[in-house]
Amino acid sequence: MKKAIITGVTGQDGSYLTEFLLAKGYEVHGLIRRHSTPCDDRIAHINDANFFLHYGDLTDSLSITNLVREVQPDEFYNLAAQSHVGISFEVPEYTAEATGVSTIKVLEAIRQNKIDTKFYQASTSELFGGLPETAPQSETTPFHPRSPYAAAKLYAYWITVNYREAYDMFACNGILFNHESPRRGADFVTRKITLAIAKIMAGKQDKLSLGNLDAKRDWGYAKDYVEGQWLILQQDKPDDFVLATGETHTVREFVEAAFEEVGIKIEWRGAGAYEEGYCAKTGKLLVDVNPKYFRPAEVDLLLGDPAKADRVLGWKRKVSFRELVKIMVQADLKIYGR
Ligand code: NAP
Ligand code: G4F
Repeated sequence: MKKAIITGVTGQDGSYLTEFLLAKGYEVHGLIRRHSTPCDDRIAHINDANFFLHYGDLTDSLSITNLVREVQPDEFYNLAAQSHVGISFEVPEYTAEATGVSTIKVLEAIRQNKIDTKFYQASTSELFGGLPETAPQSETTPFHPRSPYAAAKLYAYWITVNYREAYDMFACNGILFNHESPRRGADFVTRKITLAIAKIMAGKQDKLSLGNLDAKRDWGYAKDYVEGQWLILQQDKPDDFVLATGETHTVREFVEAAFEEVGIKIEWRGAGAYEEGYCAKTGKLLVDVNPKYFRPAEVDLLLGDPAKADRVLGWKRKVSFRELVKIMVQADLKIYGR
């Protein structure tokens, strides 16, 4: 039986990856932080004798070293991070520590304990910075981080490559473009939109306030992406891979598609900070722009080129953009009783 450690096990990806690995017969060990109120909603349903949780924190090297020594994993998935780009501007130092420097703590714990483990680092399309002239972005596109989050992830990316080259470790980066699901955190834009629609339909919210509607993202379904994370570690040679759909949409298009799921056509009026979205049928204001959601520096256009993942891993996204929107809207409508 293979053993895996997952940091970030309570997060969107950590929860899906746990289910995926347990179904493959792995023994799964998750690192969780202590919270004053429980924060294990995404994994609370998992009742499996091969699933173990360990208290720790990525910023605490002792808890990482002890965990690695105790479990002696075959695979280590480093998914934990302060993962919100907007919030990283407000907590830049902590983001540097938790999202960047912590990766060296894991790599050193593996190296110093001489554990023969395959290491996966959750790298990100944010590394590219979304400069329009670089699209579509692939493994060879230059990096240009545009946030404290991306700058921290840049360190984590390169220290992973460095440990592969310096110590011959099986250390890999998955450079993942945005992936979403009904388990996406409520403060990321897709989930914020689908939750708001469910609340509006239930009469519990009037309208949805957003930031930059023009940003373009390559959005896929999280379940497809955790399979890609696993495939990266099943190769004979360690390497870095982009996982993406190869399709991009604006935030505005996501809003339109999500409202269409509940039979509402959005009619836009105005521009920039004054743009508003109305129900084409009733004239009710449903969407507006609040500049408090603008970021000090924006990533304008993410569009990934997943050709290498297709060729080497045999990985392709399965769920389309429209299917993803539908899955998320339907799941949130269900929460609010529709
Ligand atoms: P998420 O839902 O925000 O989950 C983050 C996880 O990290 C949570 O389990 C969180 O624990 C944990 N965590 C945060 N700080 C920690 C610390 N100091 N010590 C231990 N655990 C800590 O993120 P996600 O969407 O699943 O993404 C997983 C990883 O992929 C992240 O590294 C993210 O940056 C990266 N990534 C995500 C995407 C995407 O589109 N989803 C794309 C590219 C890369 P709590 O529950 O205790 O807060
Ligand atoms: O949903 P977002 O917050 O995701 P973002 O910034 O693209 O980051 C996510 O994907 C990255 C991979 O590319 C991950 F590395 C990262 O951990 C995270 O999972 O924002 C998407 C876009 C941005 O351009 C943002 O400015 O939506 C725009 N946006 C517009 N209004 C908003 C809002 N974003 C948020 N969170 N909230 C808004 O109200």
